[in-house]
Formats: sequence, C-alpha cells, structure tokens
Amino acid sequence: MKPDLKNSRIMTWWNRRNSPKSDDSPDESPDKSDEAGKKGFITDFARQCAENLEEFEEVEVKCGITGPSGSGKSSLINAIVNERIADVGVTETTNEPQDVRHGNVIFTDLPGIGTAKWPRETYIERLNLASYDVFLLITSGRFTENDLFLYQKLTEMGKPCLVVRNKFDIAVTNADFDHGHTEEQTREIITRNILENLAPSRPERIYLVSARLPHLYDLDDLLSDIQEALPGIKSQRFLMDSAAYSAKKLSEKRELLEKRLIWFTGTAAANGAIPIPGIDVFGDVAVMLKFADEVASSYGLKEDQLGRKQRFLTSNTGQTLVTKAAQFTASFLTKQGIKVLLKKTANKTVARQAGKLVPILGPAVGAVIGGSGTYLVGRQMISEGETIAREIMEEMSRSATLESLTEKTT
Ligand SMILES: Nc1nc2c(ncn2[C@@H]2O[C@H](COP(=O)(O)OP(=O)(O)O)[C@@H](O)[C@H]2O)c(=O)[nH]1
Ligand SMILES: [Mg+2]
Repeated sequence: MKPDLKNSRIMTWWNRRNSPKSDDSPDESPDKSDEAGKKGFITDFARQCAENLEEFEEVEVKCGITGPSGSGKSSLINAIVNERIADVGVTETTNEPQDVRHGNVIFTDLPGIGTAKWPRETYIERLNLASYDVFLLITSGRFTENDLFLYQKLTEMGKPCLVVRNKFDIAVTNADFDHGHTEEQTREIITRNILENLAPSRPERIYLVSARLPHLYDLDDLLSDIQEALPGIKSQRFLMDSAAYSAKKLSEKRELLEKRLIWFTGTAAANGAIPIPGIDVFGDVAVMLKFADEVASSYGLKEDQLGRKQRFLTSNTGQTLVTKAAQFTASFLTKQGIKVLLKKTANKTVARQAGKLVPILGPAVGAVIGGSGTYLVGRQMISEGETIAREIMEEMSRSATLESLTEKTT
C-alpha cells in the first residue's frame, strides 16, 4: 500500500496549489516579478511544512498485543521493528499491561483476559481498549474461548484485529519431519484449524509468521495490513517506525522520506522564521542532522539498530554491510560530515532538481526547494540509505533462509 498522504495538510495545500483554477488565481500564485508576494508565498508554504512536521512528531500509534506467555509476543514486537526493544524469554509476573515504544509506535503487551484479576466482563473498559488503534491476537497453538470473546468484542467496536499464528517455522519443520508435509500443506492445515477454532468469527486472514525468521512467511504482509488498517498520518508513522522486509516496503519508505524531505527543506526555506519541532538551533546543518537521523532510523542503519541483525550478518558480505552502515552514519549523522556534503553540493545540478519539483510545487516554491543544498543532500541520504538497507535486507533474508534449511536437516 502506498503511504496515504492524501489526508495531510500539505497535500491539501499542494492540490489547491496545483489545481488549474488556483494556478490562474492571483491570490494563490504570486507574479514571478513580485518579490514580496513570492516571499509571502514561501513563508506560507514553510508554515504548512512546519505544521506537517509537528503533526507527524506528535501522532502516536497504539498497538495492543494479546497472547499467552511464551507465544512470542516480545519476539514479535522486536521483529516488527527489527530491533531489540522487548525482553524475550521472560515470563511477566506482574499481570499488568507492559508498554514498549519504538519511535511513535507504542506496543502494549496486554494481560491475559479472563483471569481473577482481569475478568472478561470488565477487561475492555478497565484497559481502555477503545483508545488503541490496532490489535494483534497472537497464538502459537490454539485460541481459547476468552480469546474468541475478545476478538468478537473488539471487532464489534470497529477495531482492526489481526490474527497471528507465530512460530510457523517450528510448525513447518515438525510437519516436514513428522508427516513429510510441504510448507504449503502445513499452511493450509494450520489456517483451517485456526479458522475452525475461531468460528463463528471469520477473520479475513490468519498471518503465519516467525518472529525468529522474520524475512520468511507472512510478516511483511502483516506489517502492510497494519499500515492499511491505520488512518492517514498514523499509517505513515507506522511505515516510518516499522521494519522493511521487502523491496516494496523499502520503496514505500523512500516515497514517504522524499515527501518529508520537502517539508524539512520547506521549513528551512523560511529563513529560521519557523522553528522545526525537535530542533533548537536553526540552520541547514541542524535540519539535515534531524532528517539524517530519520532516514537512518527508518532504514534501521543506526548502530543500536544493527544489534538484532548481527546474527544474520556474520558472513563477509554481512560484515561489509555493517561497515557500510557505519560509514553512512559517520558521514550523514555528524555535523562535520553534513558540512562537507553541503559544501560539495553547492552549485551542483541545482537547476535539474528544481525542474523536477516545479510541476509539483509550482515555480516559486519548486525553485527554492529544489535549488537548496539541503534538498540535494537529503536526496543523497535517502538514496544511499535505501541502497544499504536493501543490501542488508537481502543478506538477512539469504541468511534466514539458510538457517531454516539447516534447521530442517538437523
Ligand atoms: N522458533 C521460534 N521461536 C520463537 C518464535 N517466537 C518466539 N520464539 C521463542 O519463544 C520463546 C518465548 O518468546 P517470547 O517472545 O519471550 O514470548 P512472550 O512470553 O509471548 O513474550 C523465546 O525463547 C523465543 O526465542 C518463533 O517465531 N520461532
Ligand atoms: Mg514477553
């Protein structure tokens, strides 16, 4: 799914700006020779950009997770973000909801329903489940009567509820060993069993995933469908903060980052009149550092983000990629690096980039944005970041596949 940019204020502005009617309107489109008008126009655009950045900074996505202890809830949270943010293999004894946050996505490991402490009659109200955006119902075996009750109630409330069968890797290995079943046969059997188990409810799909081998099976589809279930800006936020396990997901991320680069550059174009959320000292370098951080985080290239991936990156190729990611952060995530890059891009290919943006943003804004070093360096960050992220993704996928094959033969 494409990131839904339709609902954002900036798109409304663009659409207004680019409709034939507004192109002719003297109020909306200042005469090129009118410098004051042009400046006002850019300030107006910059304000829209700043508002949009702020909205994105503030929006949160609440994702509720249920499932018995040991079903792999914590592992799955880590797989969704491709980082180690939740402790795996610890049995929660508190029986209270546990939050872990990644970017602006909050995952809440919910206590089991239908216990003495959390009777099902008051569960939804006491845990304020109405405030959540999406739910993942996780199992590594069968669902209980209480799970079914919860699924029905949440669905009645209009909440997106995705049913996830984790540890599919083990199921495939066992079914192969015990019965000689193919992965496809195992898929059919498990799906049928869970659907019977959940009857009379009929979820559209059962996601068969492995938190351990996230590049295989349905995890990428699950992430796409969570994204699709979320409204406008929350969908973008989820895309930004979750992992990419497919080339399609990487290009969706790129599309979003390219839009965001325009917002960052647009804000910078107002000459410091409008502050960007999260940036104290205004200036191209500060804007770029903030944007670089976003690119690196979204592509999972920061040092702490690589930790979870290490086990899949032990080959020579993998190690080279770790080094490449380190080089990326060294050149884009330091003031010094950014300064060098900005200097290098000065006077380069400015006209060509501006030309590309004019049809989207109009001549006045297009020239300012496309002509700025900030924009050019930003484009470079996105394209280099995506290349490394794709290579890492491919290497991890190769390595995960190998691992699953080894598991089957041992
Ligand atoms: N093979 C396999 N093991 C998994 C998978 N997901 C979780 N595990 C393992 O199952 C155990 C419990 O996982 P954890 O995430 O702590 O479960 P939680 O109690 O539901 O949070 C850990 O040893 C995990 O490594 C999976 O998809 N495949
Ligand atoms: Mg856990």
